[in-house]
This record gives sequence, C-alpha cells and structure tokens, in this order.
Amino acid sequence: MKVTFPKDFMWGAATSGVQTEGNFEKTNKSIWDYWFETEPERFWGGISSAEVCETYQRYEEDVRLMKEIGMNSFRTSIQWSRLIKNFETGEIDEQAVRFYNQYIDAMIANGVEPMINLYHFDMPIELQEQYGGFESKIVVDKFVEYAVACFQLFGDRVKYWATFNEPIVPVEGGYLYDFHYPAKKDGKLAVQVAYNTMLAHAKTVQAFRGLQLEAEIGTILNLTPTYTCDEQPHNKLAAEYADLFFNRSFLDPMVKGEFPAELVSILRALHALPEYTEAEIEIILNAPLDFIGVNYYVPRRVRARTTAYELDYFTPEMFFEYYIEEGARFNPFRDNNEIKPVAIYDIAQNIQHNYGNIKWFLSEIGIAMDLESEGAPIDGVVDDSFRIALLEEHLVQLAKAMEAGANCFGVHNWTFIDCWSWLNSFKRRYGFYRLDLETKNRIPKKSGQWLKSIVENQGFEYNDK
Ligand code: BGP
Repeated sequence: MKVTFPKDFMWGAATSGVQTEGNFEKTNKSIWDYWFETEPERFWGGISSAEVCETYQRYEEDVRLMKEIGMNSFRTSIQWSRLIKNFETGEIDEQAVRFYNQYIDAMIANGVEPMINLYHFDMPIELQEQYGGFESKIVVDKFVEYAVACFQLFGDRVKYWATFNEPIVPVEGGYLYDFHYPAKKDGKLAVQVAYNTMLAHAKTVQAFRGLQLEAEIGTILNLTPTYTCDEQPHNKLAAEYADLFFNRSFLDPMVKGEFPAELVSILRALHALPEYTEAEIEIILNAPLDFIGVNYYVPRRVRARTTAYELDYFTPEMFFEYYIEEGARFNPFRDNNEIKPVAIYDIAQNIQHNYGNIKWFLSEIGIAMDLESEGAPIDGVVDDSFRIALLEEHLVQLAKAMEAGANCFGVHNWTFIDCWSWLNSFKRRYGFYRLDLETKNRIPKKSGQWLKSIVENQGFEYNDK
C-alpha cells in the first residue's frame, strides 16, 4: 500500500546547538561544559561536547548535505551561553551573531526552513551557580531578554520558533533523577523549576507577540503516552497519575490554558506547590501557541505500586511503578527500550480530541542504533535498514492518524548527523549521516536516501507483512 503525506509537508531533522556546534569561539560555558570538567566519568566514553560535529566550522557542508537528502526544514537551537557575552548587562557576542546569521542564511538559500529553538537543556553555568538557574525568577527574566534578542536578531528570517525542547527533562534530570546538572534530588524544588520554566515560556510567547513578527511560535514536548497492564481501576489510575505529572503538567497550561486540578491538589497535599503570584498565573494561562512539536521515542508502562515507596523525597513514582510488558517488542540498541509505533497514533488522537486539534509536528522520532550494529559503510554508505523499517512503521501510524483528522504538518528525524547526547554522549547513533569521531567526516546512511525518496514521492510503498 502507498503511505502518503501532503505535498507541503515538512520533512527534516532536529538537533541542538550544544549537541553539534562545539565550543569554538564561545566565551561562556553551559552546565554541560562545567559538568564535564568536574565529573567527566559520568559521560559515556569520557567524551565532552567541546567538539561534537564541529558544525561551527562545517555548517556550509552540513546545509549542502541537508539539501542532498531532500530535507526542507531543520530544527536546531541557539546556545544561550554562546549568544550572550555578559549575563549582567545582556551584551551580545558578535561572533555568535555572525555564526547564527550565516548558518540560518545558508539554510534559507538551500531551501531548508530553519526552526529555531531557544533552550535545549543548556543553562549557562554562570546563571546556574549565581542564581540556581530556573530555580530563580531572576533567570526567568534573563531568559526572556535573551529570547527577545534572538527574535530581534533573526526574526526577520526565522519563521518558526520554539521556546523550549522537552521542558520537563531538565526538571527530571536536574532535580529528581540525577542525569542533568545540578543533579539535586528535591521534589519541591523540581516543582518550582517546572513552574518557573513555564513562566519563562509564557513570558517569551508574550514578548514574541509584542514584536509582531511574521512568524509562528510553539514549544517542543515529549508527550510519551502512558500504558498500563490491564483494566483494573488502580492500574488505570496509576497511568493517569504518570500522564498528569509527565505530560499534562506542561501540555495543559501551555495548550489548554489551565492547570490540571488533580495535579494542583496532589502538590498542595504534598506541600509542594511553587511560589507563585496571581499575575504570573495570568501570564502562564494566557499564552496561546501557534503549534506544538511532539518528541516520541518509547512508550511509558506503569501500574499501581506493588512495593513501598522508599525515597526520602517526593517524585512522581510515589504514585506508580514501571513494569516491562511481556511479549512487547524491544530495541536491543536502545537499552532494550520498548518499540511501540501505535503510540504515534495515540498521541495524535489525544491532541485531536483533548487539545483542540492544535497544529503540531512530529519534532523528534528517533531509532537508536550503535556503531557496531550499523556496521562499516558498503560502497561509502552505511546500511541502517533496521532504522528505516522502524521509521516506516511509525509513519504508517502517523498517516493513519492524519487520515482520521490529525493536524500534523511535518516530521523531523532525530537526528541529522549522529550527534552528542548529554550523558550518553555518542553511545547511541540516530543520524541520517554517520559522524566519524576521529575525522569528523560525515558518512551517508541509507536512511538519508530513504528520506529523499519519501519527499520526492510524497510517501512510500509499505509492505505490510
Ligand atoms: C531527546 C532529546 C535530544 C536527544 C535525544 C536522544 O529526548 O531532545 O536532545 O538527546 O533525546 O537521546 P539519547 O541519545 O539519550 O537516546
């Protein structure tokens, strides 16, 4: 059967500044630079983000490679710690402006629509150490100043902006589960950081509207759907709790303009409500978006707790536990994480029926492999057919959802060129191009050719075995 997508569909890939640019000619450090300096053993292979893909030097080549595989759009992020030279005065780094201008202009000249994200996990270390990052409302306002600078500098050409990538992840990693700096374990503080991030997002949207640019603004959320093991009420309730904490916490205020009442009462009972003002709440609940991006990798499987909760601080897991679904499919190259393409359909249905069918795009879908499983290139091309087959399965679900009315306008693969990924560094490969870590050469993979043919044919022939 032919799986088809609209003619003007956005096809491309996503990445971020920290994960690709390298630190060349960068005055300030992000928390990632600092954390690697202080605890390098946490990072897979002991590899930092100092060089990564060297996109800072090779952006022209990269844009040419985007064009070669038919990409018509690309998301990356501006690094706050690159653009701003002085966090007290707000002074802009002219070299950074030159770089981002050239990068953006090269994309546009090659028919690649730039989508620019403002924050991809990369708090400047100075703001983290001095104020506690998004623990502080001072940093909220500094973020908005930085965002306005971006709009003013690049808003004449960038037509799609995103405020945050997966805003809940730095909350989880930095304040609950120890995988982002500052690696604190404090549930109440986590709630404050989540709230302040939401405030930064909403104030940014408000400032964006004030500038009246001919552009759209949205945000990128990891809307991992939650599944449970059976129809028993206590298990279904556990799944609802997980959804409340991990999805609805950001999605409801940002898209529906309301805080989920259940979440508010749970946090009140735990004495974990954030410090807020009525004026801030007004701002948060009145910042409508033009679109959202949805990142999806693996489903979440939870059930009611079968054991006592043992941590001495609050985390969402007070209300559920994870389990592994027997008979499910797993990706051996991504820590045996579950593969569940129908989750894409479920996400689309949720947005369609519960979130006003807001315009959205699949901003990250990624199939992890490792170098060994991808193997050596054959005639100069890496054979990642495993990835192609799984991407197709996910796209079949998306096409089905669109036929049912989903308001989806594009798909971005994670990622374009294999990039550095936080503590996982280069453990998992996801790109349309392989990065040779030694030479930094970009080596084509079959999936890039596959994308090109999808774009040319507005879809693909699918063999449903
Ligand atoms: C997403 C992040 C990306 C990227 C990706 C892959 O959640 O937005 O920044 O890191 O996950 O992550 P990993 O390499 O850990 O599988």
